[in-house]
Amino acid sequence: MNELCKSDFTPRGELERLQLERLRKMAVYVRERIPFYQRKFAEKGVTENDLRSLEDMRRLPFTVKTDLRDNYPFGLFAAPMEEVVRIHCSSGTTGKPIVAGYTAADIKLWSEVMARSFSGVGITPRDIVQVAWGYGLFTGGLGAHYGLERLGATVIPISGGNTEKQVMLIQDMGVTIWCGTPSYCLHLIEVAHQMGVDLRKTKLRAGVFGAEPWTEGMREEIQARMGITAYDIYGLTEVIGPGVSCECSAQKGLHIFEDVFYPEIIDPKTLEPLSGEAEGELVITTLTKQGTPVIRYRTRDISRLYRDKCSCGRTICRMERVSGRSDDMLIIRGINVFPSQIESILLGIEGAQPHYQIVVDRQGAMDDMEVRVEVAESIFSDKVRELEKFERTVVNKIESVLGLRVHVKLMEPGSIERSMGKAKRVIDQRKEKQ
Ligand code: DLL
Repeated sequence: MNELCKSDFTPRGELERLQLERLRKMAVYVRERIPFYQRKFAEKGVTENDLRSLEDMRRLPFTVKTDLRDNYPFGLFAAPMEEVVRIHCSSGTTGKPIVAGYTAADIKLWSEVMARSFSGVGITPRDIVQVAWGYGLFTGGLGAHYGLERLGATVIPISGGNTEKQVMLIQDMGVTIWCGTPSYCLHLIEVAHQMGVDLRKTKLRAGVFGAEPWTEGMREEIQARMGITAYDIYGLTEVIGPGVSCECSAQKGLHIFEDVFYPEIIDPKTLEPLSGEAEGELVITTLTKQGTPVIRYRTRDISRLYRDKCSCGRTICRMERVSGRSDDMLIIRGINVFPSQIESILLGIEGAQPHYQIVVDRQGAMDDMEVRVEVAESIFSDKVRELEKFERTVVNKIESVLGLRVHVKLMEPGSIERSMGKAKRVIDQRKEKQ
């Protein structure tokens, strides 16, 4: 264990005492500094004095995305602007963005959790790391950058896009680690292939991926085609950015940096906390953040918590990879469908490519779902009858897993739009018709 990761191994009793102490201080901090929380606490009739154990956490009010939007841009800032040294925004495409403010202490905290993330997957000062998450208002690029510098690794801040150059630098500079979104990585792999470059023959040995949901199938695909070990990192602007949690070398869930981000799983319908390893919505409270702290922030991300000991020896809990967001769940003719389920099915079919899109529409009163999926060159050049057979295979496979008959449209390789950041998997035309 190195010095950076010491907090990951704190004995549970000590960790929980620290969490409670920090939670109490945080409750005072937000109540004194943010009128929104002062009001919320008063409405619930709760003060820091009611926080006698971590169980009492449930007495505190939730924070939701619309609270952040309603207080745009600076209404939830707890620190005066002269202490705020940086601002980031969420990547949403509609409406006002979510704004996060960071004090110098927050940037230090963020760099540390990112350094702990990278160190946990075995990245060292000897590594050369290409950061392909976007630099700018999005938290991915700069978050990773500061964490890697804190760790002492060599950073190549290429940002997203410029794919041929990405491939060139991987080769010329002996890049050992690549970071970005999983969907952009697939595009990079394709471009490298077109350039005649076999990424498995470069010095790349690992990758850290996040900012969007991805499945185990996608991980296997990336690992095989790039010749690397692929790790999952999670986070969100409202909490800090990337670095809320990250896998360790065991690849068995993402360790949450619990000494600074307190996790809960709730039932999104009843809002009651769920115990054990139940699946539900992840809720996070920042325990030390100064700029824009959040109390019980409802992430909408679906996960579960594992508190048993990890083979790496870390005592901090793990969350399961995020399978989707509760607001990404499609309800098609009454059946709940997550885009990640479609991805898993497609990746299990030989000849189907991991490039897909789901188009939802309404025909009269009936929901209609079309899965557009790219197929391998070899299949596409087959006879029409073969193509129809392949299409039926996909339709049947989806029906057998989801209990839902959908339309499948086979697409030519390369015809679905590639993204440099988060992929747009779902086009819901029902919303446009409302
Ligand atoms: O995506 C921060 C980030 C950057 C995380 C780079 C990891 C790597 P936002 O743009 O605010 O922040 O989006 C946050 O993205 O609530 C999840 O729904 C989704 N998300 C992030 N990481 C993962 C992941 C960044 N590893 C939202 N798996 C979150 C699944 C993820 N979903």
